[in-house]
Amino acid sequence: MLLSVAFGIGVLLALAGSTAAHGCVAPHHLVSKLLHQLEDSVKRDEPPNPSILLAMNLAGATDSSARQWLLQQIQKEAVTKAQKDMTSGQVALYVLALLSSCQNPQQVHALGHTVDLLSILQQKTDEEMASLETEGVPITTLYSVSLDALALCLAGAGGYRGPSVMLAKQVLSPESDISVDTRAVAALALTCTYSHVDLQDEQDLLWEALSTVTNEFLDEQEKGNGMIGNIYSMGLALQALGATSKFYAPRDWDCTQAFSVVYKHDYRLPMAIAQVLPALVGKSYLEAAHVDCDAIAGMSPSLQLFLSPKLGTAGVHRGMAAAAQSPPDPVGTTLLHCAPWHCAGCPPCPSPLPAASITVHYSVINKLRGKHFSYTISVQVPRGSTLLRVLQEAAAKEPNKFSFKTEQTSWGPMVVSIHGLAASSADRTYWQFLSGQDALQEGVGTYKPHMGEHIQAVFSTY
Ligand code: B12
Repeated sequence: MLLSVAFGIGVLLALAGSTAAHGCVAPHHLVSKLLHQLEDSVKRDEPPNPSILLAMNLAGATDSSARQWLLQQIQKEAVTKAQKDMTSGQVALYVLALLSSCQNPQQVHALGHTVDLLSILQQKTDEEMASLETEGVPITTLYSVSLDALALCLAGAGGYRGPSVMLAKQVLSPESDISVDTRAVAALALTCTYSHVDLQDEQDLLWEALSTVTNEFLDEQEKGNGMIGNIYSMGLALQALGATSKFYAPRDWDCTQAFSVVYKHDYRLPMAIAQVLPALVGKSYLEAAHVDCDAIAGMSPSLQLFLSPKLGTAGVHRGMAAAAQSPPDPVGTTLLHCAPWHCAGCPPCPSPLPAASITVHYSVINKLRGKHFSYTISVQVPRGSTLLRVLQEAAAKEPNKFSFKTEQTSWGPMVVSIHGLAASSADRTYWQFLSGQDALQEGVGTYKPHMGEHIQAVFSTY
């Protein structure tokens, strides 16, 4: 009870202190509901998600115990995994989560070790840039490089100007077809960089890129009755538009129209909530390094805060904390491989059909690599089942054709292999899911096919 009162106060403080320049903030009850959903999503046996910590901090949930636990797990993951087992974008999200928790990313202490996440991020960002120069593509994606530039810039570290100039050129290039999500994060990174460069040529380029991206978003909103991209890109698009008004001035943003699209959707996925919540309280990832550290100090007696003159790109004094010492939780990869016979670690195969079932047609197609194949099957699943259930049913019926593997990610289970053919980031291949000709906007863990639908998994490149 006491906790939820304090929690409510935290939310109110966040709303009162919001710096929304555009005058749109969501009603308190909605923010509170979404924050509770985020808290409930924090599971002690799952890897910690830095995007959730970042969203909680931006929305002012500084007193929540889930937040404290997340912070400690993130520090432990950082010291054990950042150097070898994380992509540049993952390290960037960790840096943003730590900055927003008033922690110094240059000195992350946990489990008796200390790491400098900023130098790891600089090194990984340099590798992304080197790949862009030699191969024409980054090691991961432009989305990750945008996160890298944003985190380096907000932390006041070097190494973000080159990536920002590259991102500006990419968003201006007529040949590049960059998703709304990526353009939104790139816009946040470029906005931070813009406030730090003094070279006229560089400023002009960044201005042009920012004005282009934001005007494209406004055009898209006008054409789509409020929608920019799809419902899952709205969070990042709203964050970007809320933080960049000077780049589309004197044009106005009808934020009420865009917010009403978001209000109509019942976001359930923690990642989707984590991306939309900052925008709903009038904030963006740009404010990750500007949270009220005194409020955090007041509400978190277990963290030993002290002032650091090192960070603080905008002259803000930031606190740093020592991490609690306890063994790491098991983290990792789930291989969901349904098998009708006994198999340790496999999930149970679908049970006998209940009365209300639907038929779903499912094809797996590879016309891209190695030996081409194309198989189709029709399966019956209970009405309301997720697509994952369809894949399990198909694999149980014809394992030689439809066996598959998934990996747990921040967005849920991702299909990484079908019929023994694995997606590869080195090759930039993945299993794309379509309904008819349209790419699905959700993954297998949440998408619910309807009666008679034809789902295709097509081996593709990105
Ligand atoms: C880059 C990207 C991809 C790349 C990832 C390549 C790579 N190796 O980096 C590729 C092209 C493979 C991809 C695929 C898909 N994606 Co995608 N993707 C993104 C994007 C733009 C950025 C993710 C990222 O890099 N985050 C930063 C890194 C540091 O965090 P991370 O946790 O390590 O990221 C990993 C996960 O995000 C995962 N991932 C990426 N997309 C998806 C989608 C699902 C459903 C799952 C479970 C995991 C997942 O791959 C990332 C790298 O390993 C997001 C946009 C967003 N708003 O987040 C969309 C996004 C997450 N993707 C989305 C979708 C729908 C898909 C697909 C289902 C599309 C399709 N019709 O096939 C497929 C996944 C199918 C499958 N096999 O299960 C949606 C998810 C919405 C939802 N409700 O679940 C998003 C939000 C885009 C959108 N606005 O619609 N994606």
